[in-house]
Amino acid sequence: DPFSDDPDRNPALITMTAKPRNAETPTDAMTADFLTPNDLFYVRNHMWVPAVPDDPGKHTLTVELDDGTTKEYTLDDLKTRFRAHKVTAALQCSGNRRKHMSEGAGRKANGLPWNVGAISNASWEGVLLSDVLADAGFDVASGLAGTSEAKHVQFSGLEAYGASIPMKKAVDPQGDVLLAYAMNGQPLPRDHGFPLRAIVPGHVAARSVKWLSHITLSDEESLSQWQRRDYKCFGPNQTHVDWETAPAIQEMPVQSAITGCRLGAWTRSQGKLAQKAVLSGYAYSGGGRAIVRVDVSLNGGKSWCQAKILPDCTTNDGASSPCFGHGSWAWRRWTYDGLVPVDAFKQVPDKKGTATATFVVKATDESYNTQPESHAATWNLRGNLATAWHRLEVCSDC
Ligand code: MTE
Ligand code: MO
Repeated sequence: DPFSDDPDRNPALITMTAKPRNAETPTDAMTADFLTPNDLFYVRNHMWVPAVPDDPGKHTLTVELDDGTTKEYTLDDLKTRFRAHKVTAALQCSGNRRKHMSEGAGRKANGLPWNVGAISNASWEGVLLSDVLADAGFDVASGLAGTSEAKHVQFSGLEAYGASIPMKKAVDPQGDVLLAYAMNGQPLPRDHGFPLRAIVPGHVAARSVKWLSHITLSDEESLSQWQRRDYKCFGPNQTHVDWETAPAIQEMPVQSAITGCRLGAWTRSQGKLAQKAVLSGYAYSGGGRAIVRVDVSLNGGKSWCQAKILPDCTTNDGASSPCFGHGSWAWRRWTYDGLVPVDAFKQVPDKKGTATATFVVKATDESYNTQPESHAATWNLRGNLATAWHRLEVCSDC
């Protein structure tokens, strides 16, 4: 059993599959904290968790340049020879909210039926990939200018997972791509890549390769199925797809979800009965694009109100802000306090006395990208990038 050495996990995680381990953050813990506690961070493993090296400090990372020269770094080398760098970044699986896509479109998408919890947020510490590439002898300026022969940086993990990112992202001084050895001030947990992983902020989490052991500069993308197949998107009509010509998912689109919802007392508002409601959730966009607005509807999208975005990253005292990095790599938490008018509730015909309302959230990023209304419009075979308005059906008095 290759999984016999997998680590113990917090039983509060919602397990989708045990071997390999795939589990989402429990909904009530999703946005309880701005930084997801390490033991509640969602887990997405394609295979087993590689064994802990006898001496983690001696774990070696091999960097291979496009001229074939290689250089090796132990974890101790990385920690002692390079400047430490911190980045606060959310990781989101391309399959987050796939369940909603299958249900919303009435058409099953392939893959694990994740709910809202295949996204989490953490503060990562490590060294900059570009610093290590420069030390290994790569001309970072040529990578940035797009004139280097190497156009991609390929990452390989100890258990054979692999993926790549474009060179421009890898060496962008604003890109914050890390070789990380710590998460929220602790050594990386085994499930999250101990002793070393890539963190590619703003990109699909599939590129943040765990248990990192090799970096290869190449004119080609990684040959792995996770680069060439699984993490690509097609149109709703495409069931016979051309894998070769479809680009691999890199930067993420804008996303949001409701993760907390409490209905309170009935009251009167403008002469009508209404029920108090408190909603909360997250919003996130890829590419370092900031979230500029979160809209909430309590009546299925007929009318909208604005949610309050929590000031997690913009405290007056900049020194104590938990957000590190050049882009808006972290998620934003939001809350909304409102009144649900009685006519937003609909009686459920076959359940006597039961009435439901549909709450909705959508977010807008700084490029004014927003989420599509329906999953039908973006349904795809692999169920990737399910970002349609998150609708939550809530029940009054039940
Ligand atoms: N890296 C390795 N080595 N093996 C993997 O299975 N899964 C990828 C990525 N990196 C994976 C990996 C995918 S698809 C996701 S969504 C993220 O890791 C999940 O990271 P997490 O488990 O730390 O949340
Ligand atoms: Mo993923």
